[in-house]
Amino acid sequence: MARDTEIFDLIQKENKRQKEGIELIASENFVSEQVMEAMGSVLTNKYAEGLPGKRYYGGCEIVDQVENLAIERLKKLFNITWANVQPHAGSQANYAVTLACLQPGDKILGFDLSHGGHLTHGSPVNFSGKRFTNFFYGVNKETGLVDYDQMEEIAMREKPQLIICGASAYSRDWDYERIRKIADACGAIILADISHPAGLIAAGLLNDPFDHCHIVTTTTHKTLRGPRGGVIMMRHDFDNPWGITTKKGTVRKMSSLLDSAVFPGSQGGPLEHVIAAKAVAFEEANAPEFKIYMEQVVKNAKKMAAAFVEKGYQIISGGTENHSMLIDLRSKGLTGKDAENALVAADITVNKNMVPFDTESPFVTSGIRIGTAAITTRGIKENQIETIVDLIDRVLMNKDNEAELTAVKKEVNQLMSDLPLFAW
Ligand code: DSN
Repeated sequence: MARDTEIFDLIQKENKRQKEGIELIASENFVSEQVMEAMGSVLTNKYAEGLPGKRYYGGCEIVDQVENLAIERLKKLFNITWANVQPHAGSQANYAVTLACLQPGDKILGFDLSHGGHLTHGSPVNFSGKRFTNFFYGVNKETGLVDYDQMEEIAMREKPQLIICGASAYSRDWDYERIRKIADACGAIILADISHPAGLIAAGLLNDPFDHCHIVTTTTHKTLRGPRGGVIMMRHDFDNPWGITTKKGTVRKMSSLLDSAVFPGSQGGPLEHVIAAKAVAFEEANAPEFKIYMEQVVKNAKKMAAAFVEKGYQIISGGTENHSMLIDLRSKGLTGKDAENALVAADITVNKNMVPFDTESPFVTSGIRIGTAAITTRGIKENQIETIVDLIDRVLMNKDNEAELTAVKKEVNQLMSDLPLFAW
């Protein structure tokens, strides 16, 4: 077949867009050449249903080694004893955990989506809200911090089977020890979804969830800087508390239930090319430079939050301890939708985001979410952060002024064009 110029021209355009713009979506990042090389490899041709050494297809000797390397590197990264690297995405990882741990109608206590949680943590429009009965904790209206007293009060009243912690838009660390006390008191299992801060946790810059939370999931493409995908992990495996046994009558370990929930429970063939790319990314994250990268991400985020506050912007919780921040634009008379559209016109990419106690719909919102993982991968350091905040402020204060948006776009393109996509 002739080269598919239609598609490859579009890929070139996307390459240009990524290179010339300022990428501030908190869940995005740029991967290394070798992560991309692994993803674009012949491993995409192979079916490998099952686990290494226990497959339903022949010819899996090589992909078994690939998948085992991914598992071993991930275990080293988080100092854990068990992992499944097959989930196609974070949502699939969370789906598998609910399949392993819950019966339809069981109760989940999750972080409210409109306060920074995630769709898979119980939203009514998601499987987690449709199959289960859901309760939510949120943040304190004054401080913007997770309200653990509210979590405890609901947990003791409702006795959920699963408590989910973790967020898509929360700039502070989590008190996993407190959550474990609450879970033990009400008899719940804890799922920590660390999709956003996974890289920071791997680098030791945030609290370690693994000793307190029974099961941990993450995507691999955010701060962890790998290919799009998900994983499920445990530091300590344990006997399932429901007495589910093998055919021989021994109690099944939670790892066995989770493996079965991924395949055959909810997925078919694993994406071995993506698993190879995950393995490359985990090895990169095990290298000392990754910690330096993560430290720079946090320095850039703190500097950015301070620069926004200096200009009179309201950051939920007043600042950040991780790679992200949520800005409430109501005091500036803007909606998230207007802000996102104006910024995109100037090649600055953010996403509109609900803020806690938002009065706008999810399609409009009162806020924007910003993250520094991607620009830090491009090589941006603290000394360029004020320039970026100035550019954002100029756009937001002149959102209907086309000439000003064009002028900012030119400056954005000048700033970014000379930087590599991957500076590390
Ligand atoms: N879409 C992801 C994010 O932006 O945080 C979560 O799934």
